Amino acid sequence: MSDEPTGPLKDKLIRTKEKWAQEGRALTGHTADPNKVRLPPGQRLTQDFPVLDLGVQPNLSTSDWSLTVAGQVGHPIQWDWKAFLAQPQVTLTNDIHCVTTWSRYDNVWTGVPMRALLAQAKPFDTAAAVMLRSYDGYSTNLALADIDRDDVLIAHTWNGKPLDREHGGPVRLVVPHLYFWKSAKWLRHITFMSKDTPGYWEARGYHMRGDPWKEQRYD
Ligand SMILES: Nc1nc2c(c(=O)[nH]1)N[C@H]1C(S)=C(S)[C@@H](COP(=O)(O)O)O[C@H]1N2
Ligand SMILES: [Mo]
Repeated sequence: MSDEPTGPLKDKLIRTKEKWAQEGRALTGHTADPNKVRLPPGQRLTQDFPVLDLGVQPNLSTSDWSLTVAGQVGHPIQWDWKAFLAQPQVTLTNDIHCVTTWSRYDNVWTGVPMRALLAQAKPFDTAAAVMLRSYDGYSTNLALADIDRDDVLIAHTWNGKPLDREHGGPVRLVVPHLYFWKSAKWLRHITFMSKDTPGYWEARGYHMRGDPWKEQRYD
């Protein structure tokens, strides 16, 4: 499978975001303590739910969708919709922080806790990171420590309703403690790797980790 998206992309938006990385746009030079301040540095609060992607929004029904887990794991996984819904389910409320500076509070997500997937997949001791790959060709990387957390989930429901196509339905990842580009929409594959490797935006100047409290916007 190609790591590069195909189809009519939002070329102008992609170039603009590459330019932001080069210029260090929106950097305040401050860090903050998430236990003391709710809004990370350089962010502004919004009530609506902006849509950000590369311009390709896969039209997947739940019967078209499946998730595979491979790489440095003892037990590779393939979940179709039915198998996915048969996993443990959790409902969590969290805040979204996008690197383009919008934040949105109190999003209620339901889905499978990432720790349930980890318990089944049994990553090798050598596994250090994952690459997420999506149905639009998007990819993003995460350190194992950043998904092995109680607040990370593979979500199918937002605010009590099935996740809209434009927000990554039927299934997306939610990693609330990092900038939202790490939360892959239309999730398709998770590959466990021994070495952290850049995904789509990380290869275009964005930070390998993306902690909003440390303003890790760019590399
Ligand atoms: N598959 C996929 N996931 C993606 C993206 C994308 O282009 N493709 N964009 C990322 C970015 S940059 C952001 S800010 C969030 C936006 O999610 P939203 O459209 O639900 O607000 O999705 C992230 N996940
Ligand atoms: Mo983003």
